[in-house]
Amino acid sequence: MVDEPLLDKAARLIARLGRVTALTGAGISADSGVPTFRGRDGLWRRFKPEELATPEAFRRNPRLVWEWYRWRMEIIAKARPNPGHYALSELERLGLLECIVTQNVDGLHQKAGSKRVVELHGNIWRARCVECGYRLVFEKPPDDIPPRCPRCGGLMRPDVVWFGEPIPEDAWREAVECTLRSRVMLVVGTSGVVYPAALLPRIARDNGTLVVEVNVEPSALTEEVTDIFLQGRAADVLPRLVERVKKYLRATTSS
Ligand code: BJW
Ligand code: ZN
Repeated sequence: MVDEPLLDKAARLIARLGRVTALTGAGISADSGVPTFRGRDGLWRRFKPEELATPEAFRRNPRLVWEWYRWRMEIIAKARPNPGHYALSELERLGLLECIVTQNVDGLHQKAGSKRVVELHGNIWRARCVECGYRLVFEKPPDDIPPRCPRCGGLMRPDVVWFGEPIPEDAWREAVECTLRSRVMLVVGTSGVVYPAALLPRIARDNGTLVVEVNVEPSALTEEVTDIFLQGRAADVLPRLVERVKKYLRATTSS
């Protein structure tokens, strides 16, 4: 159960300061049935993400890596945004959100109506040819894996960011600019162990930005970076937080 006085404090500050950037991770989609990477439900068969989400793993065994992605695509295809995703899109409608910077590849923020979404690690529905760079978008999980390039016959890979690969330059620039414009960073459902995404809350804090975190348990960021830790499920805490923000907004406009 989230600590009520803390929820209230966070809401009051968000209503007063405005300009929120949300940094989201797998935990926000956990309530939509999408498995996280780490922790209890976080493993696929016996593999860790560090063993599958790498260019080396793909070179060694493209089929195995594609099996993992197809399994996830099947889950994501059935998943619907949850109240946590909708609460963030509501924050945007209220004019309080600079952008959502997400590490997720599932597209659920956009499905919930969020417009300003920066995808740091790509999107699971896109693939690109390792030979000629041709890109395509899947509408459903591919039947034949590994998929082949319709243009040159080369091997296609998921158009996502693996360990050892750089974040797309535009996405990183936008994420940093958004962070620097913000007065609050809302960190939701991320273990905070993967860089450079985990740098953003530090950049925020060093810039004097309030860091509010929502997670079911403390993350690698909580002790060092977070100002207000709201313990609980994103699908539960975020809607309550946004309702409370609205209450404070009404109070300031009517006084
Ligand atoms: C809930 C919940 C509920 C559960 N409600 N909460 C600095 C220091 C150390 C290492 C490095 C460093 N800089 C770079 C590195 C290396 C590496 C790295 O970070 N390694 C660490 C693991 C040690 N980083 C990279 O390699 C990055 N690239 C790079 O640095 O390039 C440099 C370069 C420059 C120029 C040229 C060449 C290279 C790239 C990292 C890419 C990460 N990719 C993945 C896969 C993406 C595609 C895919 O989805 O398959 O991204 S790995 C995986 O981890 C995925 C995620 O986006 C990412 C983060 O995971 P996330 O979202 O935090 O999920 P979990 O599962 O870890 O946590 C879930 C959380 O939710 C938990 O806290 C739960 O408690 C919580 N939760 N239910 C609220 N209901
Ligand atoms: Zn090709």
